[in-house]
Amino acid sequence: LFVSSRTENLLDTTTATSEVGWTSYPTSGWDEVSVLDDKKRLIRTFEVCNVNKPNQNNWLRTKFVERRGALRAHVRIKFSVRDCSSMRNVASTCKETFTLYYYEADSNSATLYSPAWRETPWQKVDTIAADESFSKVDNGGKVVKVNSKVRSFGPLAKRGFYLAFQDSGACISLIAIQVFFYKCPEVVQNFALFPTTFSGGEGTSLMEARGVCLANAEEVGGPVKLYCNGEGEWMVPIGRCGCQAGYNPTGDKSTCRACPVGTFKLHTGDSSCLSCPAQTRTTREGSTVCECQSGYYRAVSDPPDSPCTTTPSAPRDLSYDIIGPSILLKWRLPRDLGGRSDILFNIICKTCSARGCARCGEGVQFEPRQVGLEQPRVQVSSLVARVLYTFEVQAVNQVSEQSPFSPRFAAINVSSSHSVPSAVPIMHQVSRTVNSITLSWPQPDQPNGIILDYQLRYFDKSEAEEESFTLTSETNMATIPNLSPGRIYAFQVRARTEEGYGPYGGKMYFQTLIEGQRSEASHDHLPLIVGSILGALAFLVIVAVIIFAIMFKSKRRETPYTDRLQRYISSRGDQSPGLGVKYYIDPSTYEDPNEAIKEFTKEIDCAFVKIEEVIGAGEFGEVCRGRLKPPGKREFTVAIKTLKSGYTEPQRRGFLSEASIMGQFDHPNVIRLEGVVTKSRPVMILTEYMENGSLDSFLRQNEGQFSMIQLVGMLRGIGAGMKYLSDMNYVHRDLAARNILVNSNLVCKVSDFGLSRFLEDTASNPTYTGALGGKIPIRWTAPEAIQYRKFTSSSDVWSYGIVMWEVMSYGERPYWDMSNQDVINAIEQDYRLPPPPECPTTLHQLMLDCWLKDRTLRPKFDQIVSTLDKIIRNPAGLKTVGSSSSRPTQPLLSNSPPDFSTLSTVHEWLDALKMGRYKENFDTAEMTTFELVSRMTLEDIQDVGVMLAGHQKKILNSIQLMRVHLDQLDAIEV
Ligand code: ACK
Repeated sequence: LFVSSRTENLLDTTTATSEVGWTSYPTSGWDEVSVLDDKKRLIRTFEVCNVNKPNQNNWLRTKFVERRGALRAHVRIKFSVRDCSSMRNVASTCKETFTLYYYEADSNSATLYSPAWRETPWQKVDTIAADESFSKVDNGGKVVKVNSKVRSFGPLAKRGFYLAFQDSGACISLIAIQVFFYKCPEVVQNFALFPTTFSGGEGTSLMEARGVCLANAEEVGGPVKLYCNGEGEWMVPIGRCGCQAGYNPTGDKSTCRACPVGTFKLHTGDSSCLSCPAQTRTTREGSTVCECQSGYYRAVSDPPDSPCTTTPSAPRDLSYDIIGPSILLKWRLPRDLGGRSDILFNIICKTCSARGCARCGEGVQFEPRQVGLEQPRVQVSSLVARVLYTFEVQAVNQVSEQSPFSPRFAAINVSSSHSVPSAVPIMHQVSRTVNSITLSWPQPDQPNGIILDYQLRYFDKSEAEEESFTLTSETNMATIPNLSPGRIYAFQVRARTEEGYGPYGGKMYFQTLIEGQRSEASHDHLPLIVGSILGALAFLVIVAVIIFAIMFKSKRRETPYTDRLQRYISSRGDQSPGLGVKYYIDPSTYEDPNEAIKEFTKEIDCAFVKIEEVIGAGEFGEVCRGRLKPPGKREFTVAIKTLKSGYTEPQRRGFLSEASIMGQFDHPNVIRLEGVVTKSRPVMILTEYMENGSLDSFLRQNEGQFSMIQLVGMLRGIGAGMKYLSDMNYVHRDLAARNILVNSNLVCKVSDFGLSRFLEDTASNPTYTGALGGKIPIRWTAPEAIQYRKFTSSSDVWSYGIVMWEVMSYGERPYWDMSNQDVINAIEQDYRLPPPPECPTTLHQLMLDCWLKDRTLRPKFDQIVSTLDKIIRNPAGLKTVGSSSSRPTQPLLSNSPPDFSTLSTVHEWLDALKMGRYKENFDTAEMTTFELVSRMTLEDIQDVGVMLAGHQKKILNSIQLMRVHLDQLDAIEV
C-alpha cells in the first residue's frame, strides 16, 4: 500500500527565510515585518494599522502562484486584529475585517499598476473577520490573539494566480499564509491501482479515477472506478478487479499469485486455488483446470472442475433364462463403474463356429433395445434354431467414446433350440392400382420348418406406425386392397411355422397410383423395383431427408439396387454407435438457407468476440485466432473464419453452409462449431482452436519426431471422426491431411466441410458432373469419384488411405511430382503407393485395402478403427517393416490381379491375393488344387471360414478369373 499526503503546498510564508517581497499599494499601507514567533523563530509577517486615518484602501498582492494542476486552491490565513474600541484616537472608520481576492493569469505578468488596485479585475473570495480581536498591551509586548481561517476558491484554469489582501482601515497582522490543494494519493484497492487524482474545482466535486487491474487480475463486471472528493479522500468504489482464473489472491488483496502445481482455479474472482480433483493433475503453475490423468476422461457434459473418470469394468455374472421362444440375458453391474453413474449396456450378438465368428443378422430381436440399455437385462428373440450364439454385453458410459480401447464386456454362449423362421429378406412389387398394391417375397433364408402362412403389416407412411393394419397370406404373394390413391405405404412381412412367428423383415415403401395414372403390372422383378420406387423416390428423398431426422440404414449385403433401396429399409439399430442414429441433413435442402443456419448454429453477439491475430487465409476471407467470452462463462481461444467484405449473397450462403453442416456434428474427432456471427459485420464462423494447425504442415515441421504409436493414434482419431461422419451419412469428398487440424494434445480432428456443400449426390444429378471437374483433388480421390462422380463413404475410405500414407511419410506429397494425368493412369493400371520408409507392413496393407478398385471391398470406417485399436493394443505387430521404398527405387506398387501362368499352388495364389492368412483354412478343407478351388461357390468360401464379406468377394472374383484361365488351358490342350 502506498502512503502519501492528501495535500500539496503551492505557497507557504512560514518557510520563507528572507524577505517575502510581496507588492503593497500604496506604500503607506501594508508593510513586511520580521518578528519572533512563540518558538522564538524569525517569521515574516505583513502588518497594516492606519486606524486613525479615514478612507483607507490598502492592497497587498502575493507573488505569482503556479497552479501545478490544482483545480481548487485553499488558503489558510493566520492573523490577528486589534479591537477598534480598545484604541484611543481612532477614526470612526476603524475596521476589524479585511478582504481576500484572487486573480488568474497565464504568466507572471503583474506590474505596479496591473491588475488594478480595485475590486473589478479581481475575484472576491471572502471578507474575513477575526473570531477574537485583542485589546490589551502588556509590558510593551502584545497579548496577541491569533485567528486561523481557511478559505477556498475555484475552479482554476489558467497557469497560476495572485492573491490580494485588501484593508480598509483595520489594525491587522498577517502572521502566516499557506496556499495548498487536495489530492487523492495513488492507491491499490481490490486488485486495482488508482493513480494520484487531484480534487475537483468545486468543493463538492467528485473526480472519477479509472483503476487498472494489477498483473494477473481482470475486471469483474465492468470498469473499475473510485471518486476523489474535495478533501482528497477516495470514496464510492465501483466495479472491482479479481484474480484471473489460475491465480490466487494474497491475503492483503494486493497481488495475484499463480496457483501452485497440483492446484487450479477455474474462474476470475477472490476464491482460492483448489487442489486438483481425483484422477487429475496439472503440470504447470497457474492452471485453470486440471487435466485428466492418462486413462481418465471428462465427458462433454462434465463440469471442468469435476474429477476425471474412466470406463467401467466388465459386467458381472452374465447368465440367461429361457422364456418360451426367447431368452432373457441378465447380469450384474460392473465392480468398477469408473467413477460415474451413467452406465449403459450394449449387446453384441455373434454366431460362432469352429472357423470363427460373424455378427448376427438383423433378424435377432432385442427388447427393449440392443444398445444403450439402462437396466442389466435384455430379452432376445427370433433366434434361429440349432445355432451357437455368443452374446457380449459391453459396459459403457459417457467417457467410453474417448477411450482408445474397446469397452470391456462379459460374454456368454447360448445354443438356441427353438426354431422360428428367419426374417423375410425383401419384398417386390408385382403391380399397383390407385387403391391396391400387389407384393411378393421370397421364403426366409432359414424357414426352420414348414411355413404355415405369412403376416403382412402395413401403414400409411404419413401416419403413426401404431395405426398399422395386418393381413395374412398363405402364399408368398398378397394384394393389399382399400388403399388411398397416390400415397406411400410402409410394408413388412413375417413368416409363421408351428414354432410361431419369425421376426419382421425391414420396412419397404411402395406408393399407390395417382388418380388418372394407368395401372401397372410388371413381370421382371429387378427393373420393377427400381422403376416403381423411382416414382416415389423424388418425393421420398425430400420427405425422408427434410422431415425425418431419423433415417434408415440397412445392413443388407449390397446388390445393384440395394444401394438405393437401403435408404428406405429401416434398421433395427443394432449397429448404431450410441443411443439412436442421427443423420446429417444437407442444408441446401432448405428452401431458405437462413433457416438451416438458425437450426444448426448458435448466433454469438460480436461483443463477446475479440480477434487477436490473422493465422491464415481461407476460401472466403481471413482465418484468425481470437477469444470468445460468453456471458457467465470463462473466456477461451477460438479460431475465427471471416467472410471478406463485398461478398455476394451466394458467397455468404456458401460460407455459412459450412457452419450449418459443422453444427450438426458432435464428436471428439470432428472440429467443433462454437457459433456464428451473422447479425454484424464481418460475418464470422467460430470454431474450437487447434493449436498445431493443419496436419500436413505440422508433420512436415516435425519430421521423424513421433513414435509409431503416436502416428497410429493420430490415424485412429481421424478414422473415428470419419466413422462418425459416415454413420451420419455425411460424405466428406475432400479428406486430406491439409483438412485435418491438430490440437496441443495431438488430437486430430476432421475439418473443412467446404467442397461438398453445393453438391447433391451427383449420381442422381448429373448436371454437376462438368461443373465440378477442376475442383476434384485428384491425388486423394477414388477412381470412381473422378470418373463418374460416385462419391460415397467408400470413396472417403480411399482418401483416408492417402491420409494414412501422408501421415506415415510425415507430410510427403502423394505421388510426389507426378502429373494428375499420370496419377490417374497409374491407378487405372493398378499401381499403388509403396509403403513410406519405416512404415509397418500392417499399416501399408490397410492402405492397400483402402485403395481396392472395387469400392465394396474396401474396409468400412468402423473396421478401420477396430483394426487400428487392435494395433494399439498389441503394438508388437508394428515391428514388421517391409522393404522401405523411397521414391527412386520403387515408384509404385502393382496391385494387378495375379497372373495364373506364374502361379502353381493354391498357397502361391492366396499369397498373391494377400489372403495368405487363409492357407490353413483351404488346407483343412482340402482345397489344394486350382481344379477344386475353381469350383468353389460363395457358400463354400464361407464354409472354409472366410467370414469377412470383403475377403469373400476378393477370393470369389479371383476364382472367376481362375476359371477363365483353366478354360483357356483346356482349349489349348484340345
Ligand atoms: O496450417 P495452419 O496454421 O492451420 O494454416 C491454416 C489456416 O488457418 C487457413 O485454413 C488455420 N486454421 C484453420 N482452422 C483452424 C482452427 N480451428 N484452429 C487453428 N488453426 C486453424 C490452418
